[in-house]
Amino acid sequence: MPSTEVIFYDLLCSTPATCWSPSCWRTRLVLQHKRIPFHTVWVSYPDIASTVGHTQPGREPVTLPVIKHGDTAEAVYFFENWTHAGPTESLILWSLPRMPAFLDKRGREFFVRTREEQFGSLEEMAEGQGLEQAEMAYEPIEFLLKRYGPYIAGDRVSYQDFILLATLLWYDMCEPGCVRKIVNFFPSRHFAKWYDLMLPLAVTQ
Ligand SMILES: N[C@@H](CCC(=O)N[C@@H](CS)C(=O)NCC(=O)O)C(=O)O
Repeated sequence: MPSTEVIFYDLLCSTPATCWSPSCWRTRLVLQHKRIPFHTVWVSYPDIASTVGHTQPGREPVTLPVIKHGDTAEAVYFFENWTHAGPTESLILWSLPRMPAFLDKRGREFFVRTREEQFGSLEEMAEGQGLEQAEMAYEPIEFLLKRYGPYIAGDRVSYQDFILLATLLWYDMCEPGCVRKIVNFFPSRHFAKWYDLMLPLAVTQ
């Protein structure tokens, strides 16, 4: 009899049972919001390929999240072409150099080696990158929330809210408390109120 359990492969960090990856968070938030029961398998960066196989055939890197439902390899699918919300990548150069601090040991070694091969020194990448960049990047979000709020698409939470929250949760792993500072950039407080509404959903079930 085939297994009906949903398995969610998520990225490990140094704190047990803690989701940090923006890609994993947005998928996890959807599963949890839809009340789909699942079991999490935590995977360190260097073990992704040996655990789940290649998630983006013909393209590097091998990535998580992956969801497995049932027993067969064909039942492994992944969230590849979902639309991404606007300006959420604005702090990427600020974030990447901060990630080694919270990754598990093997994940950290893998991350630093592969990212430095690709981009050069992470330390240099961090130079000149400050949180204040987020103010301009998130102005459209404050505007949208003012116009349509309390959620991005109006009265009901939607995938766009999950994408944005997932990215902010990642930033907060990079520098605890930084998201509160970001939302407080906007005195009209629509983003801050949205964050207060969304934060309770950030539970790693
Ligand atoms: N297409 C995937 C991409 C997911 C993705 O980029 N995951 C990152 C973690 S945030 C990953 O697993 N990276 C592995 C690596 O860079 O080696 C999605 O949007 O869900």
